[in-house]
Amino acid sequence: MQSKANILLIYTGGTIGMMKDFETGALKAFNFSKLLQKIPELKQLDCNIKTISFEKPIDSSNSNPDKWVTIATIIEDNYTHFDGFVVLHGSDTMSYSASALSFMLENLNKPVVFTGSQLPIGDLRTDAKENLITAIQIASLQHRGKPIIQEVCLYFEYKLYRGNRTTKINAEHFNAFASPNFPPLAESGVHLNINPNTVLQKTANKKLVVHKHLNGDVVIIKMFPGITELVLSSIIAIPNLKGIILETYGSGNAPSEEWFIQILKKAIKSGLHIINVTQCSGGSVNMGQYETSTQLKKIGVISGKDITTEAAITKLMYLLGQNVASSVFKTIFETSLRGEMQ
Ligand code: ASN
Repeated sequence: MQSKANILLIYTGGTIGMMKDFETGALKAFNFSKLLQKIPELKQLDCNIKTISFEKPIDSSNSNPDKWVTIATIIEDNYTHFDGFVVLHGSDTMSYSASALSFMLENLNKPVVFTGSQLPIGDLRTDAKENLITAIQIASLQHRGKPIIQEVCLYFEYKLYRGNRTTKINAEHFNAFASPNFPPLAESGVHLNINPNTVLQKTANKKLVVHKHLNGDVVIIKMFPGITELVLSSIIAIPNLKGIILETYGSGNAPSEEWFIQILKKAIKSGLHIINVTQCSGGSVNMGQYETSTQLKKIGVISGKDITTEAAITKLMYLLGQNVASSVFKTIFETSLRGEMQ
């Protein structure tokens, strides 16, 4: 008989565990033991659940690389004792955290499932219970003693996605996330259907390596018609800036005006990494398809292909934190490290 899976539930905060402040009426995080009292159903699950909480649970809008390191360290410290990890997290920045953790946890061969909710767990109409219970079930799934999911993913409203492929698309609907360029890893209906063609298959049993250096000298520039030379050159002149995610139009297009190309060219020559990511929610950057992206390709802009902005900025922070040499930075960025791009 197969033994029960051991699951570690990591509570970081988010709406799932919030209550209304009596004075202001605003939602704020409450402590974890109160949250567990609201879900007696957890006892019925066919796995052993242990819990650990951030000392001060946060609204995920207060998340940052230090918080990602805290989550990664909890997973590292408990890695051998548990079969799977469920991270309760606010939805606002969940896609950033899931993306960051996917890069930080190299050779991960156990499930790390991020989930949360749009309504607090104490609310009558809450979406928290289904999200939490199914996320735990997914983290417990095993085949011949091995976890079926061996990557960082995100479970929300009946769908399991690869974490670094997701983006928050709605602040109102329970269906708050999308994975525009990659199909769900699993769907939950009457049955829990795993899509075996989409999950990452790990062959070699390599040791988990946890990377905790992330470089914050980065910026995201969203292109808009009318962006001025002064605005662009001022951003590029930020002291110590190491990398830019440039959100361009369509399949990676940007103005072909001379001043624009010259600013980027000079920046790349001085050692800045510039990554071209599309503003469109779906599809891929393809520099050279239009005249308005041919110059970008020529001057050495890196292609983000079909990556999300969330995965792009966290991958940039991660690679800079690894001190990847300039000569190979472009090649490595353009390579899929954790299934984050095509
Ligand atoms: N503001 C909340 C958070 O991200 C939103 C949520 O969890 N639904 O922490």
